[in-house]
Amino acid sequence: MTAERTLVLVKPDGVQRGLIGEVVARLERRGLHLVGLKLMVIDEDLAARHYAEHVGKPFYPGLVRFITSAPVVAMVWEGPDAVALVRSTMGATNPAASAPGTIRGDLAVSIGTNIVHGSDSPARAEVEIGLFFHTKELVSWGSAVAEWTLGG
Ligand code: D4T
Repeated sequence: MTAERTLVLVKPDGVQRGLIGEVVARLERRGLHLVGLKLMVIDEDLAARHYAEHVGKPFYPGLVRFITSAPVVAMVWEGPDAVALVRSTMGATNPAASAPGTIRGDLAVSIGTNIVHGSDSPARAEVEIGLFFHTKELVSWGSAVAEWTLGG
């Protein structure tokens, strides 16, 4: 198995709406493997690093205000093509374009409050995981069902 890792955030709206379990359940049922998880409040510095690519865009100030406004759940999920699997489970950024059956397509209506974040490439995933987790916080563990889900 080629393990790929990706960062997932349940954003403040997802936590406030009681959707932590829903997001975790969907990723678990998809067959991905959880290797890190914590509840935390993102400070301005971390928000600026995480959303560095959006600095200067009109929605940036509101985005930082929102992501720092209340707790998030940060997670690292692992599996072959974990980045793409998480992105397809999340649905398109704008919920108006998210397919039914995806997290955003089923549960969100606004691009500003779209419940969940997932890294958009393996390179970004590596950077983002480094922003949110110390190596020692990530736990490698053997899955008894890996051969049925991750392909052995
Ligand atoms: P995240 O990064 O939250 O997973 O979202 P995406 O990867 O799906 O989308 P993104 O990086 O393009 O946008 C980051 C974040 O900004 C919000 N946003 C985005 C917004 O409020 N208005 C906008 O016009 C855009 C493009 C939503 C997600």
